[in-house]
Amino acid sequence: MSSQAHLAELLKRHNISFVAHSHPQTTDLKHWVQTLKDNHPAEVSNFAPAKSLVLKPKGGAVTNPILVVALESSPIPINPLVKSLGNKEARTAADDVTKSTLGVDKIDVTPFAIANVQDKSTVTVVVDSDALTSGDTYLAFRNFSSESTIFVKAAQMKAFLSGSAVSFTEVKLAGLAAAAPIGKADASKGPKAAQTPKAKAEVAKADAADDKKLIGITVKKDDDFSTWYQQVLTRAEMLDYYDISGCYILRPWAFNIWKVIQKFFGGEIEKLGVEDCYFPMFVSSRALNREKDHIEGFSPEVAWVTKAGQSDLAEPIAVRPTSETVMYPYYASWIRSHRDLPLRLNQWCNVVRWEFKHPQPFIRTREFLWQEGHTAFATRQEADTEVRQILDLYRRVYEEYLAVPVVPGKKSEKEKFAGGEYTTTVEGFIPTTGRAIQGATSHCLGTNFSKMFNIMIENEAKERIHVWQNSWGLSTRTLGVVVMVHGDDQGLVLPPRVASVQVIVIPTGITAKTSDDERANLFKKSEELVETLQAAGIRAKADLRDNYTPPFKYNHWELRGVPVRLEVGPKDLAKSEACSFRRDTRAKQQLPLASIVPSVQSLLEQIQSDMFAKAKKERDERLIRLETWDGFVDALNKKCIVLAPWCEREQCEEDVKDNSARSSAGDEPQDEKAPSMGAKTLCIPFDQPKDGVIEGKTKCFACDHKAKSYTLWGRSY
Ligand code: 87F
Repeated sequence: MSSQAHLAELLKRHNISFVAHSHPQTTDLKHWVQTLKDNHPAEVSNFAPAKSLVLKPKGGAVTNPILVVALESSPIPINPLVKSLGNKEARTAADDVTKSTLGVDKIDVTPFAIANVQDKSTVTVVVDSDALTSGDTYLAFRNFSSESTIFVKAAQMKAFLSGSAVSFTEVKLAGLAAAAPIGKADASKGPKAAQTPKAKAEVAKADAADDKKLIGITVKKDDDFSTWYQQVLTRAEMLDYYDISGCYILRPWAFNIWKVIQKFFGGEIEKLGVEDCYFPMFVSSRALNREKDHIEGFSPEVAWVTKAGQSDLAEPIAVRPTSETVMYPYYASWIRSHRDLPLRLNQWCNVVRWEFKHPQPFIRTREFLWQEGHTAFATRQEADTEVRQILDLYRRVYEEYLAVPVVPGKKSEKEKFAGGEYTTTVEGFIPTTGRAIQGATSHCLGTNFSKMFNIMIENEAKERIHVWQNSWGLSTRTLGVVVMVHGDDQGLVLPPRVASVQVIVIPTGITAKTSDDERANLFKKSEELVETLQAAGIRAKADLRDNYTPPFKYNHWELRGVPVRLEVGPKDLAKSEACSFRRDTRAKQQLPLASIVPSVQSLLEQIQSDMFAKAKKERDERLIRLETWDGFVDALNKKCIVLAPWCEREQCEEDVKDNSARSSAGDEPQDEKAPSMGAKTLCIPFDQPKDGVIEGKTKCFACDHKAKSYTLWGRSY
């Protein structure tokens, strides 16, 4: 049950009669209540709006999340309530707890979400007894939208709860709140709880926070990064959660960014002579296991199809985790002579890796989109050249489009793709968590795969040789990186080059005194402005919705990260100007309409380069150079990455990892999901320090061996 259609189906299945009602969009709980008062279906004159809240109790009898269903007018005195259940205290559950328990977003929680709970013993339900006193009263619940409400009679609600095998308790919430000391009746919203000015002020504050919750980001990026990240993604409508863990829905706002990347990268590899193609997503176990070395470490992540309907397949079929073993048998049959080379193919597709580590949208997902390039050459030299050309395109995707600085380099032997000869990478950095992130990889496979798959040619000297191969990939992880690096407490901040809306035009300054003609003129001028900008190739759009105020629209587009807002009011028009607002710096500036196109173009370019410069400055400030072990763990704990001379020995890398794992209980990870991990090598940067390793002289920072290169280290995703 995760949509209006599902809910209607569920109620029908349970023989519960209901009235689903559409109304103008509501911005918050209070607005919703008022809207229903003014605009409710004729048949439900006697109704009470209801609210639902999920609590996570701490210490005591109940360990499950608690779903509280109450009249909107009732207080929810959290601590007195959980105490009455035998617990010490509780707090409102984080978005991800709500989602994983009830299968819906916090905002969409209603008692009907219980239908999503497989094991009913995992939730405790508390219902405000005031909501159930009159069976004939309709209770109003949010219907998966701020524009729709679903009405169900209290008696039927009770029957649904009783029949759903969930443990549910009726509690008189107003009574509990009245008994609690004033000011401690937290989350109280009822009139009874707010009897002193101070209590009233607290209630008002809680209300305001609740209101904001529905439309904005409620946590600060620095305070609770993982909740912040989830809120930004879902509230900016980039992504939605799905009922299979590790799988997510990419909504248009995110997919549009992916399309910009596809266009740039696709265009560049086409110039290099790479062609697009598509191979099947299924792999036979025979093909998958042809290259034992490479698949060995990865095999636990391979997903298998074993059934069609109820019957077992004769042989299980794997879903591609990457396509080397899918494609190379065909390369063997297509490549006969040096004249068939180079063979350079790319595909844009999905892959599945059934990971068991904690999933994170875009960053670590069980299914993701990527491009994978697979090429074959007659010589090592051609393969080497291409590895670096592709890596530089990846660098450009990050730096020139996503405004994210990366370090290009070579992976250590331990971190490289085991099936290949060497791996190159672009490494990004997330300042808020201090963790590095692998942005994309370009591998030289050498002749390892061509030996396994018998991909041979007769070269010009008439010798039979194995071909040289590369493979390279860039995934939708890019989208997570751009959000994590640039987003702020107001939400998404998009670099102009990837924003699907670069400029949002919003008419403003309309008051009760504004005449219809003036208003129409303002809207017309806004539309004309958009046309002018669009004609110059700027992705502009006007927000002419008449049921929202300008501030509501400002928040709406700020949350979604639109780089520039142009406010057009009667006073601006009188001066032939518009007021521009930059999302990244929040700076405002009046712009003459006569030169609006070049002004906006240069503003967008400025934002793009300023965003890169800011991200680079933050990264550089956290990239510490060290010569010895002293200060290494301290730097990691201060959320830095470290460049240090290294011997390049695998044993040394393992020792560094062990010795830098978070040990003391005091250094709590910023991101609660971050493991207490040790540092890994990120890459050996191609750009080595000018005063770099002196052969035979410089010592490894971590052991007694001689250093071979300056290597970048860090905790990573
Ligand atoms: C998971 C399961 C099975 C990564 C896996 O990086 C196999 C694999 O081969 C696997 N996870 N890899 C390495 C992928 C190498 C390479 N493939 C083409 C890329 C880029 C695109």
